[in-house]
Amino acid sequence: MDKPSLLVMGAYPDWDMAALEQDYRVLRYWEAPDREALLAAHGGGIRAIATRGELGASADLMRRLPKLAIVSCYGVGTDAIDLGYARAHGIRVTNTPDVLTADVADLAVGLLLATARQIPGGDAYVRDGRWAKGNMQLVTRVTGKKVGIAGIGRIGSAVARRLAAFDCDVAYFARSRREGVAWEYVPDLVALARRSEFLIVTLAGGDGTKNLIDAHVLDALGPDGILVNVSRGSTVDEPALLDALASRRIKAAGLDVFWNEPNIDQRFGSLDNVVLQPHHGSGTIETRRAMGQLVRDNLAAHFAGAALLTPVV
Ligand code: 8YV
Repeated sequence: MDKPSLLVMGAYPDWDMAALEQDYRVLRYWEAPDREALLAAHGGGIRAIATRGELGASADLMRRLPKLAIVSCYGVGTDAIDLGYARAHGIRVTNTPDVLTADVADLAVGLLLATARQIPGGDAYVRDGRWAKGNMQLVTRVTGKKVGIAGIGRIGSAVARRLAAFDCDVAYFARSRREGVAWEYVPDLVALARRSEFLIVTLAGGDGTKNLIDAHVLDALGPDGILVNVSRGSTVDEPALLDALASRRIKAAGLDVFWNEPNIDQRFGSLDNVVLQPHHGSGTIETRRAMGQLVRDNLAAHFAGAALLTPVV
């Protein structure tokens, strides 16, 4: 029997590409010199899309694929996939929750430590030979601080659990109170920021959370406050953040996500109070292997007529 045609939106590690090639006729969207020509020639036969969180699948694309039945996303966030279109057209959507939670939470804590303790700055201080001329400036403690977490899903909860080991006093913002957890619920983001010395953003992306972290929230966090974002760039009003960082209305930020990735606003690079990462929360070999496997397992389940492992739609 012919292998089903699979449109792959962006590169995966070689081990995933090799495994996909075994079971599917793989069409490499990101490598196509002429994407229109690729869709014109093969769109009619494509039955599945494999995409990544940041690449998603638009309604415009899905409309071109009349036989499309499943979109398997390498990532937990499906905000770049038009779920409304998928739902309305009977297209199933899957994601990769759980397998990446620990690594994203680890990076959130890492970014908090890196910004508060100025670890990259200390590294440069040693390399540049400044240490021999005098001691580095003093930095900010993490242990025992008041931390606000915006979004208390799997990743936010994992961050809160990690910060318990730092004796931090954790409170959270979410649309509704989460039952069965000990952390304080603060239903207002400005109030949470005012209460917090550090604010960690783990909200899902999408229209409902767009620009939630705005100038009011940043001003409430205040000049000694540190922001960490491992969610989506869209959750933060980025011009307001750049302004608050440049004018020191907040102390620092540790950022894994941005608007317009990977071509981020150049102003971030000239700030000395940010620690930047290339959207790498889930970027460990271990987690990416598990994510790739889950993408394939969902596709395989679909084509075998079995229940999807991690359905979103
Ligand atoms: C990935 C992500 O960086 O899970 C998500 O929503 O954004 C990430 O884990 C991305 O999907 C991998 O390309």
